[in-house]
Order: sequence, then structure tokens, then C-alpha cells
Amino acid sequence: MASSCSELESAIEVLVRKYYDYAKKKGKHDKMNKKEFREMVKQELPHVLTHTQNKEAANKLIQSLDLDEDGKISFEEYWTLIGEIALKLSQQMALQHQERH
Ligand SMILES: [Ca+2]
Repeated sequence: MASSCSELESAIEVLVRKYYDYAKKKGKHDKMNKKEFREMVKQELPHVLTHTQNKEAANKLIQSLDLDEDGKISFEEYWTLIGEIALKLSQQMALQHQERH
């Protein structure tokens, strides 16, 4: 994308690109398999998903996200996780905002 992207546009691009960076590593390119997902969580979300850094917990997270139960994480299922993380972050920000006022 052009370097004139806004901060928000760039952030969205990163969110989408990161999915495909990992989904493309092995097998079918349109979904993340369990290993790719675990690697993505480990590499990209080490601070917000501290409790899912081990394999067992990460697999449980996959189960909860894998709505169509195909054992893989589609972009929509990944997006659910991003939404959950964003929601938590927004709640934290709202609290901090309240504390300042
Ligand atoms: Ca799935």
C-alpha cells in the first residue's frame, strides 16, 4: 500500500497481512492450521495472550474460535480473536479515561 496510508489504514493492513503471513506457511493458503496459529500467537501476541503461550492452552483457544470445526482458523475466526482482544483493550482504555477525569 502507498506510504500515504493513515495510521488506521496501516493498522488494518497489518492485521490482515499478519493473518496471511502465517496462513501461507504451509498447506492450503486460505486458512491457518493449528501449528501456524500457535506460532502466530507466540510471535505476534505474546503480551496480550500470555496464558495461551503453551500448546495445550493455545489448542483450547483454537477450539473456541473454530466455529465450523474444520480444525483450521479461517480469516473470520481469526478476526473474532482480534475483536475480542480489541474489546478488552477498549475496556481498559475506558477505565483509564475514567480514572483521569
Ligand atoms: Ca475453522
